[in-house]
Formats: sequence, C-alpha cells, structure tokens
Amino acid sequence: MQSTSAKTSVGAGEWRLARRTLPWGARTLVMGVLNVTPDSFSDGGRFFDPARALEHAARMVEEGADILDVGGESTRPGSSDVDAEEETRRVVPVVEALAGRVRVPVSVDTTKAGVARAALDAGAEIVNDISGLRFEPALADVAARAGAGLVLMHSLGTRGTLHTLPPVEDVLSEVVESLRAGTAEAERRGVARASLCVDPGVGFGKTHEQNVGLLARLDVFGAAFPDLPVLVGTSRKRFVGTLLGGAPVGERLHGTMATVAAAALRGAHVVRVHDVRAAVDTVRVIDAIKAVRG
Ligand code: HH2
Repeated sequence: MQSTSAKTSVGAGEWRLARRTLPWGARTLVMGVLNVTPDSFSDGGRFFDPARALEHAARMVEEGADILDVGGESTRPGSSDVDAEEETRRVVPVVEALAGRVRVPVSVDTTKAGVARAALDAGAEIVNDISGLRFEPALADVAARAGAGLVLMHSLGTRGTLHTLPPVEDVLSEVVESLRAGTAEAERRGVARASLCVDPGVGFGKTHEQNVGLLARLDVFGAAFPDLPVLVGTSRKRFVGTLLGGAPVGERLHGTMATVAAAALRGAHVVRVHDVRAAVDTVRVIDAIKAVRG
C-alpha cells in the first residue's frame, strides 16, 4: 500500500482505487459510459436490459476502455428522480456481473451513499459523484471505507435544480472553489487524496459559452489541482450539438471527438465517452503529439 503522501508528483501519478492503482498522466484514459437507465439523454433504454448492458460493456473493453462507468439514474434535464432502491436494483446486478468478468475497474455513477455502498460491495472500485459530495456527503465515508477511487464533479443546485439555476458569472473560480471544498470534505472523511479525481462538470448548470470556455481553459482548471487526475465528460452533450448548428444526439460523434482531443491536449487525464473506439483512437494520436511536445 502506498502512503497518501507518496503520490505528490505534478501531472502524473497513481490513482488509488479499491483493489488496484491506475496510472494517470502517461496516457489519456478512456472511461466508457454504461447507462442502465430508461431515460438517459443519448442512450436511454438501450442498455436497460442487463444482458444487453453486459454485451455492450464487453464491447467497450474490447475497444480499449480503461474504466467502465455504470449509471442507474439519468441526470439529463427533465429526467425523473430514482429512489435508492430502484437505482440499486438497476446497477448492482450489472456491476456484480462485470466485476467478475472484465479486467478493467468498474465505476458507479451515483450521488447516493447507499447505492455507492451496494455497488462497492458488488465489486465496483470507483464512485463517480456528479454532485461533488454536495447531495450526500456520507458518500465519502462509504468510499473511504472501501478504499475506492472517488470522482468529484462540479455541478450547481439540487437534484431538482441541476440544470435550471442561473449560471454563475465566474465559472472557473466557482468550479475550482466548489471542488476544493469537495476534496477537503472527502479527505476530512478519510478518503486518501491519492484516490481523488476532479471533473469541471461540462454541461451541468453552465451556459454554452461557459462549457466551451471550460474546455479552452482546462489547463487553468488542472493547475488548481496539480496532484489529481482530471476527468472530462463532453460525450454527445448539447453544447456539441449547438456548435454543429443543432446536430441531434446521434450526429455528434465527430464533434465529440474534437472535444476529446481538445480536452486531452489541455490536460484531461480521463475522458468519459459513449463511443469508446473513436475516443481510444483520438487520444492515442493526441498522446503521441503531446509526447513529442514534452
Ligand atoms: N456526465 C453525465 C453523467 N455523469 N460524470 C462525470 N464525472 N462527468 C460528466 O461529465 C458526466 C458524468 C451525463 O451524461 P450521460 O451519462 O450520458 O447522461 P445521463 O445523465 O442522461 O445518463
């Protein structure tokens, strides 16, 4: 076991998960999205059936995913609330089947401590919290107990107001300050700093210009957390469609890959995507360019 202070290098390190560490910084990691929901904005209903979810997960691993992120509650504007029991029912059988079958770590995309606990018991190694611990701070206790990785994403408001609050003026300061508070709270509750990962939350309570601006200034965001991996999720999001003149979800692949390339060039260490093969190729090329630049 590494000590917490062992990972203090800037721009690269070992992300400490429940049963392994994942090197970050040497190449960009790809997190494949597996939504076991009936209503996710881009793939709602497609993988709601556990057998189809497992098949899709296996394909993503084959395509080169480094992490699988399993979510049982959609966060899209207008999605319906899911109680912890229903979310657990959706997520746990899939996590359990995956954890025994795939070689990559499984993450659970949840804001609920109870769901996180059940998923970690079932074999998940990372908790991905889009509320950055604001909804249920006890989620950090659960992650700490399991020694799990913990992604803290920036968002605003409550479950009901995630996408409806007026955007803040200085988004970069807000994102950094909020995640500083989240990481401090996680550490206070016993999560090793080496287990943390931060995410500016593209598409959550931000204007179109702020989403584009966050990508453009991702290096400034990353500089605020030089010892932590940075995760970015832009996949098929509305701002990509807007940049493409109103392209629907199914026509955002190339635009998404442009954002993946931009994010990786500007310092993202993990990209969260639906289209794994395309992202793996994209970051492979970008990483080669970055390596020459040094
Ligand atoms: N985006 C979504 C969900 N979880 N987690 C992190 N860390 N970062 C993100 O940007 C992020 C996330 C939304 O995308 P998706 O899962 O495709 O949609 P839905 O919430 O409708 O299931």
